[in-house]
Amino acid sequence: MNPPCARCGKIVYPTEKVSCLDKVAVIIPFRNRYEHLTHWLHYVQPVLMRQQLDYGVYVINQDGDGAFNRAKLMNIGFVEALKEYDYNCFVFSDVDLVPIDDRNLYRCSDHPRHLSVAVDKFNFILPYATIFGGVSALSEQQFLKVNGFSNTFWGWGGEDDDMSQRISYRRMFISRPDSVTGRYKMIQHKRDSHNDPNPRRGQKLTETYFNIIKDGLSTLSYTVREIRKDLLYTLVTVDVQVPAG
Ligand code: UD2
Ligand code: MN
Repeated sequence: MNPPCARCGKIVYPTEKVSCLDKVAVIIPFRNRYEHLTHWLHYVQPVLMRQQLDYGVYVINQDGDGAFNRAKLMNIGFVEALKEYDYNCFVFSDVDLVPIDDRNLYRCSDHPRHLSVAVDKFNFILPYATIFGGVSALSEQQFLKVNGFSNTFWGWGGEDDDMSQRISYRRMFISRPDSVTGRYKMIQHKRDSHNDPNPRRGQKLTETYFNIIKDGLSTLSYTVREIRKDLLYTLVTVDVQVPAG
């Protein structure tokens, strides 16, 4: 008899190897960064192919020019991807991050995984121990356990640290590749318009513990404006219901 698969524990026969694969949805929060998207597709898709993943790419495009909400877009990506296929692993990636090492697998692990460990913009050093921004991977169960991301971080910053806290409050750890495997290049960019630093982010991070169950997947509300299928990815344009004022 064949030994069980190291990742899923199933006895895998050579002819049905595919049943052991993670089914990976790569979710990209997006607005008006088409040049970066072209780069991302050019450089990252071949890596995913070499990693022999069963994957799909979902670019979640925020409609309008209200305050950007990266985390809510990623929640929407999770829900929309699951409508299409039986994905069990979700990789959330900024559109401007390109992995340098093929061994940095876009897969899930026993604990939520932070993949962008060593970014050139941060001199290839992990800026702080609990960082979870950039590129991260959560299994369906892990994502449900934390009720997804918060929907209420408007503008730049905080949403990644909020997820990091959700993970620790739900007694999970952050797993990471080593700092060589986890190298990334961030395409150079300025801060986008309508994505100013969120002045409330510090305060909000003191409230994560109480907000996990009342702000996340369970309270997600949005409208899909358009779904466009490209050969290489699906572009989902959504109204994220930016609050007035
Ligand atoms: C850092 C984090 C990022 C996120 C952000 C704060 C790393 C490596 N990156 O990135 O994950 O936590 O801080 O929110 O730690 N985007 C658009 N259009 C916009 C604005 C943003 O497409 O108008 C998307 C795009 O995928 C972009 C991502 O949101 O890569 C993050 O925005 P950023 O690149 O401006 O933020 P940055 O580089 O400071
Ligand atoms: Mn960036």
